[in-house]
Amino acid sequence: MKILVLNGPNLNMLGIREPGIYGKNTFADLLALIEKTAREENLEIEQYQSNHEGCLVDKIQEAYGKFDGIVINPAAYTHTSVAILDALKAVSIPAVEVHISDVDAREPFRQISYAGMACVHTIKGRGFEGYREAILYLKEHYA
Ligand code: CA2
Repeated sequence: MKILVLNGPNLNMLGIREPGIYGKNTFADLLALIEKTAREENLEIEQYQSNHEGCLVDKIQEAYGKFDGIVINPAAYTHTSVAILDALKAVSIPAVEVHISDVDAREPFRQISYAGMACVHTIKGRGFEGYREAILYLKEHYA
């Protein structure tokens, strides 16, 4: 099974600021955790991070016909991007939305998720572990 893991804007700054919300671990730690999960679960995983909405849309489009599942944390674009929602709908690849923090317990604007409307499942507030759970969810339901 081939899974694409997408991370949106500023997630590359993890561990550098706001440890109270996102934890002390770095983005490199997150990449390593996902690589380890891929090895343990015998999955082919590609990872991509961008601060640019269009680049994320391009990557989702390029996944068409190549990947069996997508794990996506669109970060701030979660709450604004109809373009990412449309791209996920267009490719129709099962996608799981992940948020490190519990967005429901934060500002009201974080409680709207456009991307989530095209996702088969959402995991929030589980820290980095949420990515592992999302990968396992895809494996269990779509491998
Ligand atoms: O909880 C999540 O995973 C979020 O997707 C993270 C986004 C936020 O806009 C969403 O509402 C929830 C923000 C990612 C920014 O990451 C930072 C990392 C270090 C320092 C500051 C921000």
